[in-house]
Amino acid sequence: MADALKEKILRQLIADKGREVKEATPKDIYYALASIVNEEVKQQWFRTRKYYKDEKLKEVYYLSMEFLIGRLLESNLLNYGMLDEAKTALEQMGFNPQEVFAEEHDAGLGNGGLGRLAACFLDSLASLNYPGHGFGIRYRYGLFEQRIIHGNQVELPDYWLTDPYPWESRTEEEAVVIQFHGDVHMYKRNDGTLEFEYKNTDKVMAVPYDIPVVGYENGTVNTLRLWSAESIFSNNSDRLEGNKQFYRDLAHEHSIEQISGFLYPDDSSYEGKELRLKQQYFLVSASIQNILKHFKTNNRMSLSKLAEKVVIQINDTHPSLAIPELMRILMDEEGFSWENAWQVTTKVFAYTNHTTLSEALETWPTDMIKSLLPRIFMIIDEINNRFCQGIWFDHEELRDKIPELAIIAYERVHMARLAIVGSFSVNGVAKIHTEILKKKEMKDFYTLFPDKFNNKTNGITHRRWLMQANPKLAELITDVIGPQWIKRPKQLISLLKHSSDSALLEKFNQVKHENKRELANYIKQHIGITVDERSIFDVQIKRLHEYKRQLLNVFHIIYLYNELKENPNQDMTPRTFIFGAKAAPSYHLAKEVIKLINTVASIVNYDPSVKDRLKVIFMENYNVSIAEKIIPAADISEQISTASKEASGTGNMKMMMNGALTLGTMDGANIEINDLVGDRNMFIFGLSADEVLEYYQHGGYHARDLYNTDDRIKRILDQLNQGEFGVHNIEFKDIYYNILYHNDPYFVLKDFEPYLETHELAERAYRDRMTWLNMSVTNIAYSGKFSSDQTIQEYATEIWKLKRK
Ligand code: 26Q
Repeated sequence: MADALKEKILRQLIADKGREVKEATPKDIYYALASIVNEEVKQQWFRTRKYYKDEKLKEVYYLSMEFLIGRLLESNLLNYGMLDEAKTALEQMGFNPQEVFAEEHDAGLGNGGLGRLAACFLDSLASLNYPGHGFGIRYRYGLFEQRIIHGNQVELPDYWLTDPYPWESRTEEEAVVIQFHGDVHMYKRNDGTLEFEYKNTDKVMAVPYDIPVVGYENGTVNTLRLWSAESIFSNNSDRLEGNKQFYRDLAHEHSIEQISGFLYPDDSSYEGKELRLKQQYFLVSASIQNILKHFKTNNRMSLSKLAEKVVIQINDTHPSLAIPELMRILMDEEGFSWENAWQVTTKVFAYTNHTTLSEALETWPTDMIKSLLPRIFMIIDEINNRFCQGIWFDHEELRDKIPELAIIAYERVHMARLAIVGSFSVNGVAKIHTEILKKKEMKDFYTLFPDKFNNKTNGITHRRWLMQANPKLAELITDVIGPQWIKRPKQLISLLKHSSDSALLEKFNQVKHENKRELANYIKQHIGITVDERSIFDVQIKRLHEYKRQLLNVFHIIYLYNELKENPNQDMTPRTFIFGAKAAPSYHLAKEVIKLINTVASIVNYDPSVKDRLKVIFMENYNVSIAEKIIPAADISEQISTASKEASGTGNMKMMMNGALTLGTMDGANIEINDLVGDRNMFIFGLSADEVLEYYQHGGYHARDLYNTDDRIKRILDQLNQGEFGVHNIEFKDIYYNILYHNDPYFVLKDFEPYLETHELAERAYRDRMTWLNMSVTNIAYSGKFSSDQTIQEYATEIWKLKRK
């Protein structure tokens, strides 16, 4: 097998580069292998499309501003069933497979959880033979590249397209026109109905780039279609240089290309930027036009039956303008009445919410929408009027609440309200999250539309996050329970039967140890710090947010350091704290926390009195590929958000599946992990969501009392305030003030003591090797529940009503 592939690679190298293997670089090999995979995939891609068309299957479209797909060569090889063969071939040719795969630039077209979820969902849709495709934007710049300079985060542009991207194909024939601005003219037809015409609009071309989404060993290949913004006139060769108009056109072209220029960072202190709104409409208008055209060519049915063949999932509110956009096309281009258009629209859309932070719910100034999208604004206004009238007449008990329910209120358009009203399904992403939506955040909407609300707990693809990232563990699991778990991840549960077999546990230990050694080597190479591979690898990897409480983790590290300084000979299991986190560029406090982590690292890592018992590692530029290196090596998974704040979390699932034990609060999907493995197999601490919400109702707790009564806390905060961790004593004062003068809004001090105690428990458990390994294997055994295959199965049967291929 590997020989045949080697032969193909040789031929491809000569065809592409005119080179032999001995002259080839890893990059040449990467491109040769990608071409070979593409060639194979093309056939299946065509056949899948044809099958969907011939069988007239209902299809789901996942609309998302983000798809954080990471690298594709290795995962495509895996799903296509060629990974082992390819690795052998590469090794025999004298190449390190990981080095070849690393030639691919990560496609970082997402911020974090929401974007990575979209990528896992596409993988599961294809792997389960479901007709489902993604629509997104082909940003020229992905999420910024993070560098740490003197402890500070510095952002560099992520130009990921420097080298040709082998997975995309431009499909110019399917380009569509998007219109912004302009005037709306209204005419009365003879039958009294209204006709709308748009004049003087700015037109932009949306050109699709298609990426194949390869299912796992099943012949299904779906499509991720990413839109790129181009000027309609960009091919106009008549234009003369030197002409004034030429430069105006160039500037115009540039402003159009900005629409797919870069991905906006997730930003809590964000006020609506018009360019972001343009991006959102650009995505939804292109996608809806495309979906309708596809429906018409595949089905000889009236558009009034659209919902029989099409369902559109909107990933958070970011693509919620798809609702008025579909209304617009049905009415203004297809001649539907309002009532008929609304009938169709509200059967097509389903909305997923990803946050309980009400301050993070998206709104836009009415003026901005009115001027950028005049016709869309008219439609939103009409949806709003009809909705508010409905409440007034049919729900007297909610009349007072109209300002909090209205889609347009106080000069702003509330996107979540639009999404709820225009969809037939509204789902949260973990049990507790959905409950909080129903009982608090969206309580009145739940009263109005109880049947729309449902839960779909998130998941992760075990193909990338176990089979690909941790091949040694995957192989060991297959040795123990056979390969059925690969297609049926819930069968990982069979591991339970073996979780007390000490000889076997030793093998699991060995795998974890090898993964830790590999990560230690990577850290040595890239950061230059030696970490003890027998130390506890304690990992917190996620976006930096106050509510995720990286600060609580750092306070614990400072506490341990203070203890060691005080009592240098105390017995302590060596620990390596590993962080990965990007902060939104304008999120000041988040950046201060990054600086604090790096500053503490620079002190702790080099203090001889620590005697290597503590190491703190901040992994620069945390992304999908770095996650793939860290997760298989994790012993402890830090999931320590202020209870009620983390909608679900998905890193918690990835680390569980790789045998790490969760140390966390009862929040998001941690609760569902706990339902499965129980308190015995994880480390739970801290306030519950109910307690947190109760405190908020009464204006918080008294943070200063804890400062005054707990010496450990006082010491740490004073160290921050007095500049003990900084060159200048101004550093970290903002953190100090935020906690003491803003009354510790995320309960860092309140949860500090239980957090320390729980860490002590975890340390003791770690020393009891067999107990620890038993807990670890128990976690792996239950993790099949969190395969995104399970999640997609639930979306497909309960929301989308899809048939498999
Ligand atoms: C906001 C304003 C302007 C520009 C961008 C944004 C923006 C972008 C991305 C706001 C939010 C996001 C992403 C949110 C996100 O990733 N949420 C996470 O979703 C995961 C998948 O459901 C959950 O597991 C996490 O709990 C949730 O935080």
